[in-house]
Amino acid sequence: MQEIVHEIKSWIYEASERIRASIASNQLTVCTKSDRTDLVTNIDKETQDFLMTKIKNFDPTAKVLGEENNQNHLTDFSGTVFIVDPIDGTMNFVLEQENFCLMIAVYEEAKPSLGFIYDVVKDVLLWGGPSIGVYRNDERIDAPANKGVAEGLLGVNAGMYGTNFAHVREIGNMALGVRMSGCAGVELIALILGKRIGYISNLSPWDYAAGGVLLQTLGLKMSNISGDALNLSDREFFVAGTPKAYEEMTRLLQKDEKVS
Ligand code: 2AM
Ligand code: CA
Ligand code: CA
Ligand code: CA
Repeated sequence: MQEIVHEIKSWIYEASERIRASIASNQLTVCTKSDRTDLVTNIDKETQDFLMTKIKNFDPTAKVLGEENNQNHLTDFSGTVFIVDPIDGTMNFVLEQENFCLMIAVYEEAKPSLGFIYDVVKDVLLWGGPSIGVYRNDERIDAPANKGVAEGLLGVNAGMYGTNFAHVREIGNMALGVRMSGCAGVELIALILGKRIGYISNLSPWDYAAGGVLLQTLGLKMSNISGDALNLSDREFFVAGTPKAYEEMTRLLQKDEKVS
């Protein structure tokens, strides 16, 4: 376990040096994918290729699921699977040059084993897994206080807040405030560190895989908004929170009909 943790951390720090250098050189190639808000840059693609090469050198039998470069479909989760989001929060990366993360998860026989979320600009790495606990850089962390919705901030996906999810807005009104960072990794770090009581979004497996390992290790809760386990295959409406807030949120969200 120590060896793989050491390896993955070295990949993350090496990749993040290249990401920082790309910001400094101010030479990004930005393309759109499905629509004008769905961006990908040369750095997303290069970082994924870099991680892919490292993974394959480390474990040639491992499978990889990643957002870019046609690696975004995997049906067989047997054996060791690495789930990679090279840059989570690409819009922020392009427009803010902050509030983006690099995320890697390792699943063994479809069970969570290790998760890494690295906030590149803040230099905060949350990492760990069920057999080793959760760490913020070098410091072991405990589960955050089990606060209810009314006792903290709610992270949400802006698209969902603006559409017909009446109960998402109701939960937002119950909370002390709503935050929309535009980056799943930033929100999941904030939840794990006790700066949010929950996060509601619309996410793909690489958006929640790493965070999911860490949440589960700390006894925090996550599922789709129907309360079912996330399937690691499709984009799903996602809810995560402290145990108390999660119960309150899922009770309300299950009354919401999905309206596009
Ligand atoms: P990405 O930058 O890696 O694509 C924004 O709400 C969060 O959801 C980001 O973490 C973003 O990750 C992810 N996301 C991916 N596709 C999205 C989409 N089409 N609309 C909104 N969010 C998306
Ligand atoms: Ca994307
Ligand atoms: Ca993402
Ligand atoms: Ca991404």
